[in-house]
Amino acid sequence: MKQTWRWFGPADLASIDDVVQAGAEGIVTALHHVPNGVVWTPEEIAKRQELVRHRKDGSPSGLEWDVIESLPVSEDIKKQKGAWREHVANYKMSLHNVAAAGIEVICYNFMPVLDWTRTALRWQLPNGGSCMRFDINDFAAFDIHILERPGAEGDYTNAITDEAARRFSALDEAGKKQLARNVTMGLPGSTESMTLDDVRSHLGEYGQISADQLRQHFVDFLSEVVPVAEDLGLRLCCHPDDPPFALLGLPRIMSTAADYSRILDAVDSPANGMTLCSGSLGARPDNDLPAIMDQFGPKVHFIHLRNVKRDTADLVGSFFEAEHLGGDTDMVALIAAITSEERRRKAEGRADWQIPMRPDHGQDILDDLNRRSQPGYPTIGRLKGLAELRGVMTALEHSQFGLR
Ligand code: DNO
Repeated sequence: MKQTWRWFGPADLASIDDVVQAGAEGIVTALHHVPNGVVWTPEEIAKRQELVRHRKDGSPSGLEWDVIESLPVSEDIKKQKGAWREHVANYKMSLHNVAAAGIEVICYNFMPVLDWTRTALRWQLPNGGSCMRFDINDFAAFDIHILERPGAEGDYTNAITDEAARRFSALDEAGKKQLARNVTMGLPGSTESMTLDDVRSHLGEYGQISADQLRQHFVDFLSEVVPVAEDLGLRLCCHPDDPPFALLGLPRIMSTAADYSRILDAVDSPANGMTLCSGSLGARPDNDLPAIMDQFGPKVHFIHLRNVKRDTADLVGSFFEAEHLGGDTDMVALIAAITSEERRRKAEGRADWQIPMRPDHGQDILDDLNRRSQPGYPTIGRLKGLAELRGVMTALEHSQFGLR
C-alpha cells in the first residue's frame, strides 16, 4: 500500500512539514472551498498541488496529491432536483481538469443530507485521551427532540426512545447546541455544513424516497460520469455510508457488501470502484472486512484503515473509534487480504497494483490534547495509527512472510 495522509489544505491545523515527519508518502486532499456542484478549475487544482509540494521553508516536500477526497456529489444530484443536470456536467468537467493535472483516484460518497456524523467529538477514554463516538441514544435525542423530525420516534426501538428522552432532559442549553452542532454542522471533509433549517428543508425535498429510488439516482449519475472517468484513465471509488445504516428516516445505500455489488455491477467498469473504509463498514457486525476485500479486490482503489468498537451486536447501534489495531475489525487479517490483492495485481502487470491507503482518524493523545486539530484528525493520534499499521504492513509485505 502507498501510505498517504489526509490534509485539509491551508486551513488544516497540521502542516505539510508534519506529514513529512510522519513518514507519509502522499497526500489526500480536496478543494473544500469550492461549493458543491461547481467546476474545479485547472488554476485551483494547480494551486493546491503547489502547496502539497512544499514545506514551510519552501523546500520540496517530496509529496504529491495522489487522491481526491472528496469530489462531492451535490444534494441536487442525489435528489434529481434543481440544478442536477448542470452539476453532473460540471462533475465531468472537473474530472477532465483533475485528469489533466495527473490525479487518478477520486473518492466521493452518496449519503443523503448528512455526510459522516458523530454525536461526540472528544469522548473521554480511560487513559486520558479522547476519541469520536456515535451514540444511537444521543442521535435519537437529537432527531426526536432537537430536530423534531415528524415521525422520528417510530424509527427507533422503545428502549432507544426512552433513553433518548432521558438524555435530552438532562441536557442544558449548551449541551443541546453542542449535540446539534456535532451532528449537523459538518465534520472535516463533509460535503456541507448545515443549520437545523437546512436539514429540515433537505428532508422535505427528499420526501419519502425509497432505497430503490435513491439507488436509481446513483446509477443515473454513474452512467454519466463513469464512461468519462474510464476514458480519462481515472478511478472513481465510492466511500461507504458512515455510520452504515439509515439516518433521519432516509435510506443509506452503500452500507454493506450487497450494496456495493449492486452499484458496481450496475455500471461495470474498472473506473467504478470502492473506497474500502474499515471504520465505516466495521460499525456493522454483518460486514466482514477481510471478506469484503477478497470480494471486491480488483475494484478497491483507495483504503481507509480505522477501527471501531461496537457497544452491542445490534445492526444499528453505538460505537467509539478505537485504536487502529484494537476494535472489532481484525486489522492484521484485513491487511493480509489487501497485501495478497496487491501481489495478484502485480503478477497481472497492473500499473495500479499499489493501493493508496491512509490511516483514518486517530484518538487525541499526548500533544493532541493541547493543540487544536480538525475533529478526528489529530496529528499524534494519526501518526501512532500509521506507525502501527506500517509495522503490520512491513511484516506482511515482506517477501518471506505473510503469504496467504
Ligand atoms: C471521514 C471521512 C469522510 C469521507 C467522505 C468521503 O473522516 O472518511 O468525510 O471523506 O465521506 O466522501
